[in-house]
Amino acid sequence: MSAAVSTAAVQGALRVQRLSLDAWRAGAASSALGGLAYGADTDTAGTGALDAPLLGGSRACVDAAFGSGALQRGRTGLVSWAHDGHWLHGHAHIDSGDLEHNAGHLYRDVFATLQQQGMPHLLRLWNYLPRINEHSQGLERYRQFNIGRQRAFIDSGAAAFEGAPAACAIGTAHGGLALHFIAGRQPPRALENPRQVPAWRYPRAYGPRAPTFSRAALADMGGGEVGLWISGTASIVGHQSVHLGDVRAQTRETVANLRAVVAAAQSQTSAALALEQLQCCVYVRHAADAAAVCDELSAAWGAGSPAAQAAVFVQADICRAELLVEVEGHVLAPGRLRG
Ligand code: 3EB
Repeated sequence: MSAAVSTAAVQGALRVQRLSLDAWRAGAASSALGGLAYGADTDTAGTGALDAPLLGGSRACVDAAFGSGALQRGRTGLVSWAHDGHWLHGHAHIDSGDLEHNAGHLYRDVFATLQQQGMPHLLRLWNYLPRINEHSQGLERYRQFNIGRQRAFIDSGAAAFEGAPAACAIGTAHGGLALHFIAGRQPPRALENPRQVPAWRYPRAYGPRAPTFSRAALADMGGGEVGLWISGTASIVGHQSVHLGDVRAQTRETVANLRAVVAAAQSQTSAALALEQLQCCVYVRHAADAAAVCDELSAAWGAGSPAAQAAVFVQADICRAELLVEVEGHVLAPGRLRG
């Protein structure tokens, strides 16, 4: 066997599939590394779930991740995880208490999991924060979270600035702080959006500690595929929120940002990455805006595109009170990363 063949086998394949909640419950749950459920009761989903109402015609679904080979499942502190020796899927939550402290606690357990299981590189994180825009002790809760998160990254030696993982931070009406994540053995490539200031470089006006995420992560997913994991993306240009009060214009600006991220990724891979193929989640602050957001996204992507067809719409808060919509998602395509 040639050396090239054995090197190619090093990266196990991660496959992701958006399934109906019924298909997940009927059997996928037992063979998957993990899943992230939308529109399912947190206690009965049997996996990590976003505790927020679906909008429009969206049906309950699960973004399921499948590895290859035998799975190992376990618990480290508050983190429940599963891995196949190449990719690790985990989720954790903490019910009540100070958000800065809880963020530190959960992230320390995440990093302990990654170190112990030998899959040290975070690819993508989902952060769900109850009452994200409320203030206490003179500071917005999202900003409290950012302090605890950044400190935990720095303390663990993880990239807290350039090279941070892709992420989103979504506000829920109730429940505790919940994290959901995917990690692997190889470091992904962190991408920035040339239209936006890196979030880890936001000025102090947005809080005492900057958010810890990159605009996207680009990775070899194994099995001959490349994956682009796009962070929560909103109507921000430079570091400023734009089109205040205009949900349609905010949606169009969000699409422009998504296109810029896809273009940045496209320059680094032979895989054909298209926004129209994005498996996305659309967060809408006010339920009454869902139809307008759906309309703008369909106009931008084509109503018949896979992105428009598969999109799941959720009512949730977004990390800045003036932002009305946010879109995140992933797209996998055959190809390789370019040096
Ligand atoms: C922004 O661009 C919008 O704190 O993890 C998007 C993605 C946002 C991730 C996070 C926040 C986060 O700043 C908010």
